Amino acid sequence: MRCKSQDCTYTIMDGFELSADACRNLDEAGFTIIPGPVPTKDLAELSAAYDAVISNADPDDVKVGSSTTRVRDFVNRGPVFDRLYLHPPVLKACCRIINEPFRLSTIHARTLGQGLPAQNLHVDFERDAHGWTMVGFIFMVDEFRNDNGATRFVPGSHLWSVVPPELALGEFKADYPGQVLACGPAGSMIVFNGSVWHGHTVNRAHEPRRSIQGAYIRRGAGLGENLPARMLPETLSRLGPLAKYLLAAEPLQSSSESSR
Ligand SMILES: O=C(O)CCC(=O)C(=O)O
Repeated sequence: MRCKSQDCTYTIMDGFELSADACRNLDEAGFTIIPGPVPTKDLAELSAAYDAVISNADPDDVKVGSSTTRVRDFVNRGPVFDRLYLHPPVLKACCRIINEPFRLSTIHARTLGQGLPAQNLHVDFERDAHGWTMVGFIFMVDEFRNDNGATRFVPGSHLWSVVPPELALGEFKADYPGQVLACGPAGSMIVFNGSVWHGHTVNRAHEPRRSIQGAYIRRGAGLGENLPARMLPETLSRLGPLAKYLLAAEPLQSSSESSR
């Protein structure tokens, strides 16, 4: 099975790989788990940088929920995080699923506290008349296990038109038949269709479960975070043209655009 790279408007991403297995998982199950972009030898550095960011974040950038704490904008938190949203297989998944020009909407840290309950099963965005609208990624700063709140997915649910009323109301903490846990070693990445039913499970472990999560959306859609407005000069100075394009910080002329 081939990825439909020719369907992507932006040929800048040609040559980026997404395995046939990952393509099939995304199409049929709505999610896949792939190796992330951070070599094992660099994971300790990233983990320490994560903790430093969380400890020093401006309270305005922190959102404490009933089970997780989020710290927004991991574009401007240091170069060690840049490769997460630039991981070629994630961009290739966006080409495949969103299938039109896209940009980064959000990228934040999400720490699931120890002993805290499962999240409601939910979709991030529903499919609309034009197709799928969002691709999410979850980078595992810690290993995701069945005891520490690994994200659960209901395989194939992005293809279903019927949504149970509890899910529509945002009250679905119970196990769902056929749900699977997305487990993996630290450094793994979950890539998912924003329309698949998912949510973190209960964290029964004695330590938090840390992650960095992002969302890509259609280029013209409203952003979850105004990342272009938050861009720091030092971030802009280190980013290449693809990153600037994906952040809508600067236009990038793709070969398909320039031929128009
Ligand atoms: O943290 C997780 O495992 C899932 C997060 C999630 O479902 C979401 O942000 O929509």
